[in-house]
Amino acid sequence: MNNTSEKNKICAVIPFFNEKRTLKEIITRTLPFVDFVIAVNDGSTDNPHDEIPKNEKVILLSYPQNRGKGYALKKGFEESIKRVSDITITLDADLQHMPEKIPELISGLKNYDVVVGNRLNNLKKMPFQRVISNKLTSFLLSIKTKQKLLDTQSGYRAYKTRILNDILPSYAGFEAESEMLVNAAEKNYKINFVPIPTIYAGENSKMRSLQAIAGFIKVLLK
Ligand SMILES: Nc1nc2c(ncn2[C@@H]2O[C@H](COP(=O)(O)OP(=O)(O)OP(=O)(O)O)[C@@H](O)[C@H]2O)c(=O)[nH]1
Ligand SMILES: [Mg+2]
Repeated sequence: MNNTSEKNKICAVIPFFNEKRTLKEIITRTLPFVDFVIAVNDGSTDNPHDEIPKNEKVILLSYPQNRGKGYALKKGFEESIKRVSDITITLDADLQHMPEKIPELISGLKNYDVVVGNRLNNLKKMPFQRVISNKLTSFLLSIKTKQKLLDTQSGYRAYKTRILNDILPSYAGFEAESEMLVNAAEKNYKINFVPIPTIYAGENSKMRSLQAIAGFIKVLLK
């Protein structure tokens, strides 16, 4: 059971790669809002398993090799589909996404198929290079999809689970999140944005600029 809706079954997918410092807290704070947490270990090398709370609502998918956030998300989505959920939430493991906002994301799904947490109303806390890359990628994807997309690089999202099979990513890296919005727009699924806090507290970014740019260009040209 969850306290956001009586009838919707909700799964949260949390992909992680070497996030031992925050893993227990993100899962523990997410649990009250969902029916299942699907934590996806993408080849972490920091022995994270002691940090996964022992709880029947926590499902751990663990892969020995690091393949990328997109790959881990896809595995998490497949598990959420298998568990016949109604709503699938995704959030980062590094505590940049407050689980307490899950009910607001879910409210945003009314009349929409995908909801993305938008950090771009509050740019003061975002590093300058991220402001530029987020604005530029969102501008270019807005042109590609012919609709105004506000924060395409945000990993804090809610999806109606029934659309996931239609929009699963083919790319394995961070570009998968852009690709899913393009796939959703192409299938005429409706995309909504709701404001979320912008949190940067000295986390180690795992994003590599050249890799991220190359991945994004693939999506843009797809
Ligand atoms: N499965 C998987 N997850 C990853 C990988 N790299 C990063 N992540 C996870 O994806 C989330 C976001 O990663 P970050 O490195 O913080 O990237 P970001 O939040 O887009 O970038 P910043 O704005 O710099 O924080 C975190 O939960 C990471 O653990 C990876 O190779 N595989
Ligand atoms: Mg981050």
